Amino acid sequence: MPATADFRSDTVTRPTPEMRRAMAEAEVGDDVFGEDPTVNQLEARAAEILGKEAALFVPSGTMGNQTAIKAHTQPGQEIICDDRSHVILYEMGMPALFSGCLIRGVPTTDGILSWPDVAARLRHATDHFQGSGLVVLENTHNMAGGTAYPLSSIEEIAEKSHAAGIKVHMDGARLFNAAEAMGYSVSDAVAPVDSVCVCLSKGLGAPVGSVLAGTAEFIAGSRRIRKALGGGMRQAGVIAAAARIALEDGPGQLSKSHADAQYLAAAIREADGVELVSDVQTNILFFRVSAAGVSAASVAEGLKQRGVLVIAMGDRIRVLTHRDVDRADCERAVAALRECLKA
Ligand code: TLP
Repeated sequence: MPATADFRSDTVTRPTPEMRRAMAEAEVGDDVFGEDPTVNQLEARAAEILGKEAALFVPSGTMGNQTAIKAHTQPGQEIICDDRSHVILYEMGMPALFSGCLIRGVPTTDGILSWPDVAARLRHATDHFQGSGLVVLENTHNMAGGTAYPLSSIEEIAEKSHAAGIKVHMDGARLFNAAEAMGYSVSDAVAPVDSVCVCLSKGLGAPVGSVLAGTAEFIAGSRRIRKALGGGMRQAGVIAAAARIALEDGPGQLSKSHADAQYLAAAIREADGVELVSDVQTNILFFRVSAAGVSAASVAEGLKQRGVLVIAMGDRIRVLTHRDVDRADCERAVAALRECLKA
């Protein structure tokens, strides 16, 4: 069988030869002492690109988001976010476990919050309750199918939340995908919010790492929280060197994977018994196969036998395009899907 085409996530990309060379040659020091020059350069460059005062290199998006939640909130406070947000569904219950916060989840069709959604759940502390501590926006939204926030929504939610004394964090795991699709710069997209966590190890292609960005004061506090979580990484320049290449070169690769996602979406729209769950804006697609009388799990298994990896999530199949799949892999995936449905 030919090599597998892996559409399970954009996290599966392997470091490029250039990244591996940079890793081998990276100048390093002890980053817990702030002495790793490669990490320091990555953090400074990330802060510059994101238009924030400072940035912190963290091992994962999960650590970046949960560090931000801890830094912005007090135990007992409520976090307002879409009810399919990664911070609540896939981060091991950490808002409760680590920060002692409650979630006010907002049901949406597209994962994109509006100010009325937030306003309806905002509560100020009284003698009866702790009130709201933070709003979290996920841009792009994973479980809603890679949907991106319009700039005007980010601005309105942040401005009005701030007027109410509430901070706003953006889970920008795929912020560069949002920027590519919406035509805004990443710095314009995060200017209104207090903090952002961007994953370098998803569409951008780094083997490891995310950056959390915000004010210098927020990042100083976050550095301590990262240490509490076991995220002090010593000679982390070895991975920061690859992450730096991802940060500089990764954004330019995204239009290709978005075009591949459109190609797959068009093929899925034409196939009998297959229903695309939502419009495709970036690199994430969800589709259902129930109308073909088969389960998502059985189709995922059939695709696997044909060398195409996807993830079945309940009655939906998730497909992500990225740097390590090309148009030929997409054509193969479409042919394999047609075969599975026929079988
Ligand atoms: N998402 C992963 C899985 O955990 C679901 C994936 O394959 O999509 N925010 C968002 C929006 C994410 O999609 C993810 C990872 C994270 C944060 C966490 O990043 P990591 O995996 O680096 O902790």
